[in-house]
Amino acid sequence: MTPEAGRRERVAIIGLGASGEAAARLALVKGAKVHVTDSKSENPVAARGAALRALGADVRLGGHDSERIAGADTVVVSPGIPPEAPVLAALRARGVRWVSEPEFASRFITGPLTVVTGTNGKTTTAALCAHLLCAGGVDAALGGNIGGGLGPPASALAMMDPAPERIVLELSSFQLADIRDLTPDVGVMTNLGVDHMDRYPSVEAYHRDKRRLFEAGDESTTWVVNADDAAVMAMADGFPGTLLAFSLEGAVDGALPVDGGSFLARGGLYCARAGEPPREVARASELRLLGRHNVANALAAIAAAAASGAQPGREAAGLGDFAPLPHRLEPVGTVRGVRWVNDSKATNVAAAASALASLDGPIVLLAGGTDKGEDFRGLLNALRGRVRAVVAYGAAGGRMEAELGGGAGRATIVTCVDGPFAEVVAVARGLARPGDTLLLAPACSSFDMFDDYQHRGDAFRALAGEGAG
Ligand code: UMA
Repeated sequence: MTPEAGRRERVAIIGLGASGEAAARLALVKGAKVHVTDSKSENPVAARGAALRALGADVRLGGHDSERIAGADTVVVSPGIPPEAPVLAALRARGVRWVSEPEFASRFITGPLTVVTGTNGKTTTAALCAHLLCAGGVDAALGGNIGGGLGPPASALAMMDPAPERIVLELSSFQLADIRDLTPDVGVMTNLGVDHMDRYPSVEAYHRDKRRLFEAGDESTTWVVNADDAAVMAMADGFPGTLLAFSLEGAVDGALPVDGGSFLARGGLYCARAGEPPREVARASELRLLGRHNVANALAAIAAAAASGAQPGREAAGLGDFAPLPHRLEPVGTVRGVRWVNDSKATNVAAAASALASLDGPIVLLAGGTDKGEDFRGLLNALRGRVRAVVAYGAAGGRMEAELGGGAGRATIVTCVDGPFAEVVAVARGLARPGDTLLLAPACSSFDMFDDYQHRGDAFRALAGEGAG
């Protein structure tokens, strides 16, 4: 619905988390009549509601009034609200359409957007891309799904004054599902695996939302795609725009068969732009991030930064001063000869397997949490010959022990600890020997014991600190 001439636009925002609050502030600044609603009424939602009320918003907490929402010109839905939530079912029944918060924000963003998505690695890729852009002379701002204090929601970026030259936006499938006019200047797909099976009925449905990225582009979009991931290449096929590929496997002097060029790792990190000889961008040792998958993320970030206007030749310096991000293969201490690594962001099987494959053994793995319905046997290949022990815990712990116990091999202890997190970590610590890595890579979300993955990672980091003391 568009408002009649002269009337203030009515914007309804469902969900008062970080993204709902930012969208409400943006709508208010743009002069809209704003209705904000959340099913909860306690803090922090209550505090956000009070702040928005003071700015002139109409705030309804503790439930949703779908008739009220349906009367708005624009309805913005927070990404954490599942499609089958009663409020969305009621709006669907009334024929009301809604948009995601980044879509709403994009209406007020005039500069070009670099959009990063994928099942894993999107945060590191987006953050490193923004960092390389700044190192390469572009005034870039980072935000979107990234959260965790690393960047604000898209709506907050849309309010920056002066506006940045370029915005690097990490988007989740939940956010991509409800974009309409948002158009990426550069779009990055890091990889495609399985995730969020607690929300989607199938992997295909999840990938359908990821595909929205390619559907949103046009002739002028540059796509940065993972040539080692057949699902990504198949998804990108046939869309307008220019393809840049990155690969850990491709040969440097036989650049990949894409029109724009390739970014490859062979000892060093190489760029082979169409019609130019391959150029060594940086040495792999210049990267401070752990793990092979982070080399892939670095290639994706270098390609995205290049496509987004970073000056060539400054990448090595940018890579050298980019520190590991919190909760992503983050070394948090060495306690009695055991290295503690926090990969709390590994909330699915693919991410945990990737963490395992990235580190030299022996490893004691802490895994478990809220069960998202994935098959944990997907960890077995990465476990074998590398993992001394798996300590499973939390709501998914029993199923994980059962699924890994049989296949992990005799050399690997698989045990389930039913107790508070400190007790689980103490058991894992007791199983580790000097020279081992104690790895938190849960393959599950955290909500059975923690507020979110950051809370879980912080608890692990604090226990490392206590152990070191
Ligand atoms: N709610 C309702 N009605 C309902 C259901 C929920 O009002 O029927 C309310 C809840 O009470 C809550 C709000 O909706 O107050 C939930 O909002 P939200 O879960 O969308 O949380 P935000 O704080 O807005 O954070 C969201 C992203 N969260 C999710 O997608 C779950 C953040 O991504 C993101 O940083 C932020 O927007 C800004 O863009 C986090 C995340 O975990 C980091 N993302 C997932 C991931 O990366 O795997 C997708």
